Order: sequence, then structure tokens, then C-alpha cells
Amino acid sequence: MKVKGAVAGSGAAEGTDSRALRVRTSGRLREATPVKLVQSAATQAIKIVKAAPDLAINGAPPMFAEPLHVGRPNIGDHKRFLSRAGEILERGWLSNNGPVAQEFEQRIAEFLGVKHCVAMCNGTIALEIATRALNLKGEVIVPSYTFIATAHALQWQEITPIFADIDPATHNLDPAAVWRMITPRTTGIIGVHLWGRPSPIKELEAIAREHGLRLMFDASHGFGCSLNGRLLGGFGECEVFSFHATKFFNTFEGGAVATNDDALAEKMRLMRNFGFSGYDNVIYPGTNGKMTEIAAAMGLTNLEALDEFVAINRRNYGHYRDAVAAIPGLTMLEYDESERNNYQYVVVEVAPYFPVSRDRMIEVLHAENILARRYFWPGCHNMEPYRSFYPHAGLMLPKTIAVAERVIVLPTGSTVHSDAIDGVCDVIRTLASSSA
Ligand code: T4K
Repeated sequence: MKVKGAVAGSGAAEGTDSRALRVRTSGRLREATPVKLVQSAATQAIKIVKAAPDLAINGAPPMFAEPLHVGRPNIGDHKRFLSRAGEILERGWLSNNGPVAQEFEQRIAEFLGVKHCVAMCNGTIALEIATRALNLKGEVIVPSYTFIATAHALQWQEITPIFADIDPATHNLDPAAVWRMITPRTTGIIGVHLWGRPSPIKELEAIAREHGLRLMFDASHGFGCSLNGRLLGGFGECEVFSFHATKFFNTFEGGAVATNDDALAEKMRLMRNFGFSGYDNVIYPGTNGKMTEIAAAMGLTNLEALDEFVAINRRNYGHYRDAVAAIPGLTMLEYDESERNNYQYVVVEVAPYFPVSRDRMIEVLHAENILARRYFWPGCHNMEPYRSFYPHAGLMLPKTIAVAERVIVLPTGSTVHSDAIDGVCDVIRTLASSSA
């Protein structure tokens, strides 16, 4: 679809050529010819977009010289991290439950208010180990509207992920849909706290109790988020976090399982270290899920900066919310302000009556170097091997399909400033008005 009135090469600023654009730097407008778009953290020149010809898709230069990602890493104090890294090198102890990993586990457990944090090399292995330690078998109910790792962690162990539909208002599992998917082969439920907003924990607990199922949570998005004032991490039998580079809280790569169950924690500690219980003594089948010392050092450093990360994400979220509210046909997913949130994802739904499709909007934004994402389209059930295994799964997932087709996730994080957000929203507004 072509944007109405588009003339490739015509500029926004009257009387100037297309490359002679007005730019916005640190909130002030100034004239500049030609524009050199520089992506620096503090002062980046951003072109003004007011009409269709200003859009990169119509031949104008992109808004950003460097890609604006949805999730650039949040990184704490560099000096503090480098000093920890130096100590690790001096010590010559790099992995295998070293002192930094132990301190990390203790700090995380304290922070979450749980008895145990079992640190792992990434969230996917943490999911595999947790599901195995819980003895899940047969079928396990999960949402299809999640990152593929939730399903793959099961399939990898030849456990069948059974996809239940979501509540379109929350994007989380719909308890009634979970109930419908239970069969005699079902052994457990994995709720995902999507976007850091809690699953319907109470309802899932009731279902698990009634049917004798194990209940755990994929809390990959939920670090620092609460339900009724209690941080996610202590619900169900265990909760799994991802500390991937793109997560609100990262350890480069990493993950952890939080639990209040002593025996379960012990079992997972064995499993993440090949089942070793002391030298030459393997007492359990296991894998290598250990967190390295350098990853733990990153974690400790980032933990010290957590409040700062939240403040930045919250500021960006508020800025987007105000701008998006003024664009008919777009709705931003809101966080419950009475709870703790990490505000890591800026999630927008595009209504069917919005003048352009969600996918066209993505195309237009990408042309501006704004790498908005379609998380978690097309749903796990539409990816292999599930698509081939269960070609009709979609019949039970109408809400998942509808939500996956209308969601767009916008860039945020500590490298995204208010001017950049204004720029992103200008592009969307211009696209809408010139396509109506
Ligand atoms: N469960 C759920 C619900 C999850 O969301 C995830 C992970 C898991 C389980 C599994 O946890 P891990 O095993 O990953 O610990 C990203 C992440 O790779 C993935 O961890 C995450 N979910 C998912 C939601 O997003 P992609 O495919 O979107 O893009 P990626 O990793 O290439 O990064 C996104 C953008 O961030 C890039 O376009 C560039 C930028 N970036 C990325 C990295 C890695 C940086 O600026 N710096 C970096 O170091 O998956």
C-alpha cells in the first residue's frame, strides 16, 4: 500500500530539499542543511516528520542513522563491573558455583523474598531443568502467545506443549481455556507473566489443585514486578527468570529458578552440574546449566542499578502513553500502577479501523531504522515443529491469533530518549493521517 500524497524526495521543511530537514536535538528545534543524523546517547539529530513525503518509505532519509532497538541492554556502572571482572581474573575462578555466582544467588533470593535462587546459564536451560525437576511428563499446558523457548523447553524433553488460549485483555493465559485443555495426560501448567504482568496466579493455582497438576511460571519478563505487593518469583512451585541481554535485568546471558522448596532447589543444583555431588560422585542425570562468574558479576552490577532502570523505563512508558493516547486506533497496554513494574515492554495494539495494518506500520518504522517488533507473532503453534504436529491448534486459539496480529512492541530502555520517542510517534501519526 502506498502512502497517500507521497512524493519521493519532497521534504518536510518548505523551500528546502529533501535532505535539508529540520531536526530536533535534545528537545530544541534547529535548522540544519544537510542533516547529518548522528546516533549518540545524549544528542541525536532526529528529522521532523509531518507529512507523507518526510517518511523514509517515500524516499526521505531514515529518522535514525543507527537502528533503534526494542531492547538494548540495560547496563549498570561500568567501573564497578570492570573492577569485579578484574577480581575474577585475579582469582582465576571462572565458573562452577564460584564466589560471585554464590553472592549473586544470595542477593537475588533476598531481593525476590524467596528461599532459593538457582542461577543458570540462560532462561531456556532453566526452564528445561525446572520442568524436569518437577517431573513433568506427557502434556503440559502453556500459552502459544509467548517466546518459543517456553514450548521448546518442553518439546526438547519430549513433553508435549498443549497450547491454551489467552485473555485478550491481559495477553496472559485464560483460566477457562486452560481448564478446557486438560486431559488425562496433563501433568502440569506453565503460566507466563507476559510483558511482566502477572499470570492469573490464583485461578491457575485453583485449577492445579483441583486436577492434581504441577504449577510453575515462566517469569522471564517479570523480574522486579509484583502481584498484590509481592514480587514475582515466589509463586507456584517455582518461577523461571531469563537474564538475557535484552531483558530488563541482564547477566549477558543467564537465568535462574526461584523457589521456596528446599528439595526442588537441591535437585536443580545437581541437575545444572551434571548431577555431581562432590568429586567423582554423580548421583543424578544432569546437564551443564551453570552461570559463569563474569555473568554473575554483571548481574550484581546491574542489580545495583535496578531503580535507575525502572525509572528510565517508566519515564519512557509515560511518554509513549501520552503520545499514543492521542492517536485514534492505537491502544497501549497499561501496567497496574499499584504494583511494582519494570515497564520493559511498550506494547501497542493496532485496531482494525486504524488506517494501515500493523505489518505496514512495521515496514514504515523499519525504513526509519525504528526496529519495532511483532512479539510474539505468529504464536508458537504456528512455528515448527508445532505447526506440523498440530495443524489445527489454531481452532482453539482465536484470541491468541487476534492479539498476535495486532500487537506491536516499540523501542524503549536506557538508550531511548524522549526525543526519539517523539520521533517514533511522529512517524506513526504521519503514517495514519496520510493514509486515512
Ligand atoms: N521465556 C520467555 C517468555 C522469553 O521471553 C524468553 C526469552 C525465554 C523464555 C528464554 O530465555 P533465554 O534463554 O533467552 O534467557 C529476544 C531474546 O533473545 C530472548 O531472550 C527473549 N526471550 C525474546 C523475547 O527476545 P529476539 O529474537 O527478539 O532478538 P535478539 O535477541 O536478537 O535481540 C533483540 C534486539 O536487541 C536486537 O535486534 C538487537 C538488540 N540487542 C541484542 C543483543 C543480544 C542488543 O542491542 N544487544 C545485545 O547484546 O529475542
